[in-house]
Order: sequence, then C-alpha cells, then structure tokens
Amino acid sequence: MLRLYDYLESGNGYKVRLLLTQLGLPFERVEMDILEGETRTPAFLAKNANGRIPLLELEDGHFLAESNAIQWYLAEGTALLPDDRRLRAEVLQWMFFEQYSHEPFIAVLRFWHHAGTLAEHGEAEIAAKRAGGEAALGVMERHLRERPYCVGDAYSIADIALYAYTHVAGEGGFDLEAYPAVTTWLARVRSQPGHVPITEPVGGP
Ligand SMILES: N[C@@H](CCC(=O)N[C@@H](CS)C(=O)NCC(=O)O)C(=O)O
Repeated sequence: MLRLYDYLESGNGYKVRLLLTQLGLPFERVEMDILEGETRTPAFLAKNANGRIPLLELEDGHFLAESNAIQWYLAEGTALLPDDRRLRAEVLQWMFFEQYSHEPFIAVLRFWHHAGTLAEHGEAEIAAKRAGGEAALGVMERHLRERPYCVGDAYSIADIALYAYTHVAGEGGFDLEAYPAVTTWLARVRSQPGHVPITEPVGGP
C-alpha cells in the first residue's frame, strides 16, 4: 500500500491527501510532527534528504518528494492530468507558479500565525510576504474571471495545487472576499466528487 508521510495542517500534504482520496487510491498516512523536528531525524533524512513532508513511499519502496511532483506521478493517466501537450504544460505552469509566486508568501504567513512565530519577524518582512500573497491572488483573480478552472475547462491537479493554500489564506490574514472570482472557484473545487477538507485525516490505518 502507498504510504504518505504527512502533517495534517500542511497544505502541501493536503494536496497529495486530497488527490489520493479523489482517485480512490488506498494509502496509509503517517503523521509527522514537523514542529518537533520529526522530519529532521537521520531515519527520515534517509528517506528524504530535504527533510520535509509530503513524502510518498511507493509500493516498491521508492520515495517521492515535492507535493507537485507527487501529484504529477499519481495523476498520470487520469482525468486530472490532460493528455494534450499544451494543456499539460499549462498544468506545470500553474504548479510552478504555486511554488514560486504563491506558496512562499501565503503558506509562510499562515505558518507563522499557526506556529505563533509572527512576532519573531520584522514588519518589513511581514509586509513583503503580504504583498507577495496579494500579488499571487491578483494573478489568480484575473485568470479565473475568464474560466472555470486553472487549465482548460476541467478540474485538474493545477486546481488542487492552488486550492491547498488559497482556501486557508484567511488564516494568514488575507481577505479572500476581495477576490470574488477566486472565491467562486474555491467553491467549484470544493464541490468536486470525493473532496475532503484539510482538517480530515483521511487514509489508513
Ligand atoms: N516544495 C515542497 C515544500 C515542502 C514543505 O515545505 N514541507 C513542510 C511542511 S508544509 C515541512 O515538511 N517542513 C518541515 C521542515 O522543514 O522541517 C513541497 O511542495 O512539497
């Protein structure tokens, strides 16, 4: 059985957990307390030298890291990853956007709130994170005004990648009401078959 090393509050972990559930793939979820350094032990570093979740252990014992690479692996051959060459490149475009222009701002501010470490960061640093997050939400707002999903006219792993931290952006202090097309898209993603909330520890044992 597939084994997912995960942390319930993590949007990166949630992407994989949500996709596995929507694809109906059984998996065992192993909760790692990242705040206690459980991903930095020699045993875990032997599995993922980068010391981070999510990490997927395949049935043959290989390990896959990076949420969007794991999604790509799992979605291959399913309706959640298009066959068309240009659309596949657009899926990658939005997944790279998520990792470079979205997650480092929106997810990081949310993490500072959750971990109670916001006060350790300077005003300028927090303002820069907020500006980066607002810019990313603005890009999404303009894109989603014109179309129902991130890529083409169908739900894909690009939507899962961006949904993961966008839907909880409010926990980092972002006001999603200022982004009506994003808000409508969030509801559309939530209405997909097999959708589970980030707070639900799906997966066995
Ligand atoms: N780019 C990676 C980011 C993974 C990541 O930042 N994981 C965090 C949780 S969201 C983590 O494991 N942090 C623990 C640590 O750095 O020790 C991905 O998309 O999977």
